[in-house]
Amino acid sequence: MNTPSPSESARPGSHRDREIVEARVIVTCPGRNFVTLKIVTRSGVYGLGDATLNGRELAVASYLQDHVVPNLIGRDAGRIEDVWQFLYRGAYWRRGPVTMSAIAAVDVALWDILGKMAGLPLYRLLGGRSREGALVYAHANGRDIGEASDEVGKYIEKGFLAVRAQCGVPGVKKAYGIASGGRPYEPAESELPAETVWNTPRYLETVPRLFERLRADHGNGVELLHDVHHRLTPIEAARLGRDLEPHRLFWMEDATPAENQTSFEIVRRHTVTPLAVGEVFNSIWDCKHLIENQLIDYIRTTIVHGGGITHIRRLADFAGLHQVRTGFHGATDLSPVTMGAALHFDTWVPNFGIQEYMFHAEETDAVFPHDYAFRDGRLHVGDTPGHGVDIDEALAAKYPYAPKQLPVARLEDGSMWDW
Ligand code: CS2
Ligand code: MG
Repeated sequence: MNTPSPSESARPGSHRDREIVEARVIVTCPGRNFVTLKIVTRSGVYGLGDATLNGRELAVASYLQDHVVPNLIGRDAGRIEDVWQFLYRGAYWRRGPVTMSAIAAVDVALWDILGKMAGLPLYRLLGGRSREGALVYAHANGRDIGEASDEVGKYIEKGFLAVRAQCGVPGVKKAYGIASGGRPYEPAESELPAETVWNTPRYLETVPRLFERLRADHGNGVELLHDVHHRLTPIEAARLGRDLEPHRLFWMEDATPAENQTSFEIVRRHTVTPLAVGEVFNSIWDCKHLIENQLIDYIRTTIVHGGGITHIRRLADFAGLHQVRTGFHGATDLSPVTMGAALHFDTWVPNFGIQEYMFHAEETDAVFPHDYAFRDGRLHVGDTPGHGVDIDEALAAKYPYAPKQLPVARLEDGSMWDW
């Protein structure tokens, strides 16, 4: 039986102290929407998990509130693996971004509690430090090639060792990744999806010219990355990869949609440009073929959309067996809670590659105080027990939910395309 003996319940960290007495979902919009789960134990120690799914936030909030929270009350917060299995196997309906983001929120909150009760930062619970900091890449973009190159230069001056570059495509209105009005790029900008228009031939002409210019302006000392954002067919992606080879990219990301994992065989057969994929995956099963056949170099699935630390650790270990390294998604729609947890993971994981780092708005940082910091091209975690990210609930309450959806893309004849 689970019932602890009286002497056990008197010890700090014993079952009674770890009993979950409350779990609540906090929806807030400090600059953009975030869903956060706070799990509180009888001892008063609490943990936080991110459950944000851009443009579909309330689906995860309801999944947690209506279907998960009632199952958590009274459980032992220390049984992280059992809770994970309960929520995954026990739901009968497995996988999918809503389910896996909800499970991730619980899982990360429980790891946070474990760290706080043990008095240890998360990376130490995972197995300790493998490196001094996590190499990160920033986002540079410009309306044209010249502007994008200037932006890359600014990041190099700020100390970044790796920069993702995107530029406007002549004839394409609202190209992916390009900021408007001097504001940082944020794709979910309106209540209903913005309609964008896509033109593959113009794009395929422009991108190799962008990277030719970036190498001419900035040399080979900086790592350069590019996100295709699922727009190409496999053979088009193969051609772009080949055209980019002289410019030595760190990676070409999401070159083609990846539901059909074998489509990457076509891309791989034709190019040695390294391939990254997986920010929209939520399970090891979404990338099993890609990894075991070594069709990719970096896996981008991260903690919040991939079932938490418990599942992503399995994925990373599996990837490591096949020389695939991590390159976690880190756009602004992943909250500081995910960034904190991901950085602890990055600090430990043996097959670390790189971490994406888009800066959060000041309001976001104020709602989620954290102890990670940028230094010398890397993000460094602190030694605060747990993942080191907190929430100011009073401040969060001042920013009510504001519905926003991601854009859609169409071809010039009106056909729907992949955004
Ligand atoms: C992206 C994101 O960061 C990336 O690589 O692909 O901008 C992505 O579009 C958003 O996270 C969607 O919510
Ligand atoms: Mg991406």
